[in-house]
Amino acid sequence: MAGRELRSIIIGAGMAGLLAAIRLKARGETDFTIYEKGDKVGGTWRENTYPGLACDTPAHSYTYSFAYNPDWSAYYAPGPEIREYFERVAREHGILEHIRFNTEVESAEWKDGQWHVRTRDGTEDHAEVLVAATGVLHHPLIADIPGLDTFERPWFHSARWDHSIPLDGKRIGVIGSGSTGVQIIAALSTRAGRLVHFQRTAQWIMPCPATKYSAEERRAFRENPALIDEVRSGPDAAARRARFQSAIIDANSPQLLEIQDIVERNLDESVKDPALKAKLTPNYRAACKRMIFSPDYYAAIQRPGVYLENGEIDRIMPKGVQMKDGTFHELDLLVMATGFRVDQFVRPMKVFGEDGLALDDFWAKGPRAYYAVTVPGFPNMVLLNGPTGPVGNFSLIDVAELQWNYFDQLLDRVRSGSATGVSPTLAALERYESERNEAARKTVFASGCKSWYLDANGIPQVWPWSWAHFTQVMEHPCLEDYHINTA
Ligand code: NA7
Repeated sequence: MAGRELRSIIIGAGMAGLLAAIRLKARGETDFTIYEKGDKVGGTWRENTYPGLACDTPAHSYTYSFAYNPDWSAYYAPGPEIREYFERVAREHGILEHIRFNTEVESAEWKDGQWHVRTRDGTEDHAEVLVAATGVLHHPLIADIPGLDTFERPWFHSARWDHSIPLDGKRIGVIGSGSTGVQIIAALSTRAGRLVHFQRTAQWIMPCPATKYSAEERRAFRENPALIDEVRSGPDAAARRARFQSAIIDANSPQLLEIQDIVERNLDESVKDPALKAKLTPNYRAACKRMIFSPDYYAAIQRPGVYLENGEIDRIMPKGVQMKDGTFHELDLLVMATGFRVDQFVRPMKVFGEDGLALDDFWAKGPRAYYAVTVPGFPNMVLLNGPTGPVGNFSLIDVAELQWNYFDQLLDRVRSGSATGVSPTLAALERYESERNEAARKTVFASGCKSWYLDANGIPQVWPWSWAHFTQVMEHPCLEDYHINTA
C-alpha cells in the first residue's frame, strides 16, 4: 500500500530487530534507527559464546526466508556460525549504518502520536513506530544458592562466558540441565580433568543427527535452493512439525506417545548402567519441559572423569560445592547454566503508552500481548517474539517473520493517513487471554513439570494452539479488534 513513509525506532539488533529493519527497507522505508546496547548484532548469538553452543532448530529452518544460507556447515549450526550469518545478512542488506551500537534505550513514551525514546546516554529520538525486538532469553538467572559469594574461584553464568579462564584438565562444575547445560557438558567432557553435572531435574533427550554438510552437499544447496526448501518444509519437516504440535496441544495424543517412546528408547539404548539410568530418568512426560536435542550428551556423561550429581546442593563453599548428603565437589570453575528471567521482555526499559499508562503497571500480573504481538494502550508498538508466542522447538525466525507481516499490515492504516495510531482493544486482549489460558492448561507443558514456560500460577505462557492456527491468525489482523486513533 502506498502512503506516507513512517519513521521507526527498533530496539535490539538481534534476529528480530534485523528482520524488521530489512522488511522496512524492502518496502522503501529507510527512516529508521536500531538502538542496540551491545557492540555487535546477533542478540542471543552474540551474548552466548559457551563451548558447544548450537541451535536446536535445523539450520536451514533457523534462517530468514529471504536469505537462505547454502553454506551451513551442519544440520544443527554451531553458535558462532549463526552469529556470522546475522552479521553478514545485516551487512548485505545495508542495515549496519542504521544501528546505534552501545546505546541502551532507557524509556519510550507515546505522546502526541509519536514514540519519544530516550537512551541511557541522554539521546532523545522520536518516531511513529516502536519495534520491541529485545529478546526473551536475555536476562541471566543466577541460581540463588547459599554461599555463592564465598566461592574463591572463578564462576560465571553460561551467557557471560569468560574465555580467559582455562578449561583443559580443570575440575569444572556445571549447574543446570537445560539445553545449555547439556551442550556445555557434551563439549567439556573431553577437555575437563573432572566434570560434575549438577542436575536438579532430569531431562528427556531427543536423539538427533550430528550431520555435517559436505562441500558437495553445500554446493548442491547453492545450486538448487529447492533442496533447502525440502529441509525447511519438505515431508520430513512437515511430519516432525505435525507430530510435535499435536503432542503439545494434547498431552494424551498418540503423537506424544510416539515422542515418549523415542526418548525412552534413546535413554535405554544409550545408558546401560542402571543407577545412572535411574538418575537420568525424568518423572514427567516428554515435551513437558522444552525438549532437548542432543546427539552426544549420554555419551559425554558416561566418559571417565564425568559425574552426574543429582543430589541436593547444600551450599557453595570457598573451594567447591557441598551436597546435603555430605559429598563435597572441589572445583576450579563453576558454571551456572541456570537459565534466564523470561518474564522481562522489554524491561527494564520503561515504556509509557496512552495517558501515561506504564507497561510495568499493565503487566503487573504478568506480560500479556494480543496474539503475542500488540498491547492495548500502546499504539504502533509491536513485540517480536513477545509473551505467549509459539515456543518449543519451532523456528523463532518463522515466528518473527509472521508477526512482522501482521504488524506491517496494521501500519498500513497509519501510512495511508487514516490513523495516527493502532492498538488492540482491551476486550480483544482479554478474550484472547481467556481462550489462551484455557487451552494452555491442556497442553503438555502443563502436564506436571516445572519449566520456564510456566507463570507463577503454573499456567504456560505460550501459544497453546497449532502452528497452522498461528499462521492463520497472523495472515491478516482483524481490524474490529483494534482502536484506530485519528488525529
Ligand atoms: P533452562 O532451560 O531454563 O534450564 C535451566 C537449568 O538450570 C534447569 O536445569 C534448572 O533446573 C537449573 N536450575 C535453575 N536454578 C537452579 C538452582 N537454584 N539449583 C539447581 N539447578 C537450577 O535454561 P537453558 O539456558 O538451559 O536453556 C534456555 C533456552 O535456551 C532453551 O529452552 C532453549 O530455548 C535455548 P530445573 O529444571 O528448574 O529443576
